[in-house]
Amino acid sequence: MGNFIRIGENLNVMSKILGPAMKERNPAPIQDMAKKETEKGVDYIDVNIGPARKGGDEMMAWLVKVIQDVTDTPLALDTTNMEAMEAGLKACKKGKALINSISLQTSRIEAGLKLAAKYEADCIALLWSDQGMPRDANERAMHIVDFMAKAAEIGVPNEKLWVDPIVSPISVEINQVKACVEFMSMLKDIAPGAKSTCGLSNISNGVQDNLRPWLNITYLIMLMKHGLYSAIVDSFDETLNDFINGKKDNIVRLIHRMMDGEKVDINSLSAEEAKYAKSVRVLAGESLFSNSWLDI
Ligand code: THG
Repeated sequence: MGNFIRIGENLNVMSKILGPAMKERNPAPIQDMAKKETEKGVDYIDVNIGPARKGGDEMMAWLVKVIQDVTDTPLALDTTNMEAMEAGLKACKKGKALINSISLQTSRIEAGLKLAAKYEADCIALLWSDQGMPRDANERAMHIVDFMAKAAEIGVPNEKLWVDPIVSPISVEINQVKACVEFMSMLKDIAPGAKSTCGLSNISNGVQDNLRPWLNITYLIMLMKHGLYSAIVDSFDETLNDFINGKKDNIVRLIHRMMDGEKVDINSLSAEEAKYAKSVRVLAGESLFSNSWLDI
């Protein structure tokens, strides 16, 4: 698992400290976060300004500049505003930008792919269309086929596409949680050469902070069974880093054995193993999720 690509999620406009710092063009908190994420060894720093309708281009260009003043870590430019995206790409050192993201929406796909071609940047292919969220694994499969066709037309090869199935919270819709795992198992046949990624923390949105890592990590290991290439993650989750660095391979094997249908007796497991096993059960839809899923 040594080559797994981590994109740090922590530099985002939703943060109570960083949001205002972005608006006030106050570089210190932003540079501080970029340095801390770099210390944690992330492969990319996600620079998330959200929709940023007004002045997004100036904000993104400014952010890229102040971040590149303190770190050489490549940047994932996270915005739905394509003018802001281009401003960020222009400001980025060559080969250091990942476009996050291009959706299938008619208003975005062509402009986004043209930017990917022009700046020779990899891009995240977000499987969100004019109809909104895909309903199941098959709709995701149809979307990526359409996306690849459009990308090929504009000269962006599969190797530059990081497919994002769109992870949604377990508290909202278990069928969507299962659909992303199923879709990952289909992806290498549908999209040869393409890479993959996801916003991992979405899975535990709304769950008590100290319990979120159990769901995040278990879901990551489930998706990795089917070849997930990268994920947008909490840079400061040390346990997640341990998993990526091969320090928890016994638990990885346990999770994968359960996915292969092995019936595991929770009472025979260590306390730590039992928590991951219970998390597999709720994420696979085998037992009902509630906020006390680790206790019962
Ligand atoms: N796919 C792609 N890009 C994405 C997402 C995705 N970008 C945004 C998001 N989803 C991934 N990034 C985050 C960032 C923060 C959190 C979750 C996902 C998060 N933050 C804490 C919270 O809201 O409670 C803390 C916020 C803070 O103060 O920093 O959960 O799916 N391509």
